[in-house]
Amino acid sequence: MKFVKALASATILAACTFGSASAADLVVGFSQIGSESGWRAAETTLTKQQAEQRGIDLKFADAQQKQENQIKAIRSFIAQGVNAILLAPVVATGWDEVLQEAKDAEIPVILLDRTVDAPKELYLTAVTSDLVHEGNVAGKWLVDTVAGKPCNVVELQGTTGSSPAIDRKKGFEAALAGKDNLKIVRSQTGDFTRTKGKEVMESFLKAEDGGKNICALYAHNDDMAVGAIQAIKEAGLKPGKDILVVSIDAVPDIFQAMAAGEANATVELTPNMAGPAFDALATYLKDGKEPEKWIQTESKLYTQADEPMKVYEEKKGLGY
Ligand code: GZL
Repeated sequence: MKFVKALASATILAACTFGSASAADLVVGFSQIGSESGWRAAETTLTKQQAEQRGIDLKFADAQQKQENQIKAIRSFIAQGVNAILLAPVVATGWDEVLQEAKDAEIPVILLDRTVDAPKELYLTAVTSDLVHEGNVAGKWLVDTVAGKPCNVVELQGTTGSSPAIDRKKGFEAALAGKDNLKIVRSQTGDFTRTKGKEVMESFLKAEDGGKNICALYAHNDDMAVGAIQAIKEAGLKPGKDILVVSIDAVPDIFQAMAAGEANATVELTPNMAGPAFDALATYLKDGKEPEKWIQTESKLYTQADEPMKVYEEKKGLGY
C-alpha cells in the first residue's frame, strides 16, 4: 500500500507542482453522518458539488447516524488507498484508534462541522464554526429580548455526545449566567431532527401546564425548532409570540417561519465546509504545508428584522 500510495502522491504532487488547475486524480473518502436535518443534506450536496468542480473523485458513505458505520467507512477508505478522508463525526469520542490507522496509512483526515476529543495530530484540520459562540449569540439574543422579565426556557439539545450539542449548550448557558429572570426548566435531546423535536416539545408542553409556564424555546438546530413550532401550534399557542423561538443553522424553512411570525431568531451556519477543506488539502498535498488545526466558519444572527422572505429566496438555491 505504501508504494502505491507514494506513487499516487508523487503523481499528484507532480501534477500539482506543474500547476494543474484542478485537483485531478485526487480520490477523497467522505464519511457523512446521515441526513438528519436540512442543513446536513445541504452540506452533502455542496460537498459533492465542490468535489465535482475540482475534479475530485469523492467516495461517499452515509452512516445513518451510527459511529460504527463511520469507522467502517474510514477503514474501507484506507483499504482503497484514498488520498484523503473527510469526516463529519457524529459524536466527539471514540475516534483515536481509527484516526491512528489513517495516520499510519499516511492518509490525511479533515473534520467537517463537528470536532472530536482526540489528539490534534490525528487529523489535518477541522472546518467548523465556533459552536460555543453560536449558543452564546442565541442566549444573548434571548437575554436582550426578554429585557429582565421572568422567562422559563425549554431547550432541545442536538445529538447526545456530539460537539455541537455539548458546545451550543455551554455557550447558551454562559449567556444566561447571572440573569436570574431566565431559567432553563426543561432540556432534552431532539437528536437534531424535526420529528424528535416535535415529540420532545409536546412532552415539554404537557409537563409545563400546557405551555403556559414556557416563555421561550432554544433549539440547537432549526429542524428541531420547526418540529417544535408545529407542537406549539397544536397545543393552541402562538409560536414566536406566546413562546419565543431561537435556534441555529439558518436553513430556508426557519425564515419562512420567521416571516409568518412563528420563529424569532437563528444563528447562521454555512453548509459549505468542504470548500475550505478541499483548499487546505490542495495546499497540503502541493506544498506539504500543514493548515491551522481549526479553520473557523462565520456565525451570523438573523431575526425577523432581516427581511426573512428575502433571505429564504436567497438560500433556497444554495444546496438546500
Ligand atoms: C453543526 C452540525 C449540526 C447542525 C445540524 O456544526 O454538526 O448537525 O447544526 C446537523 O443541523 O444535524
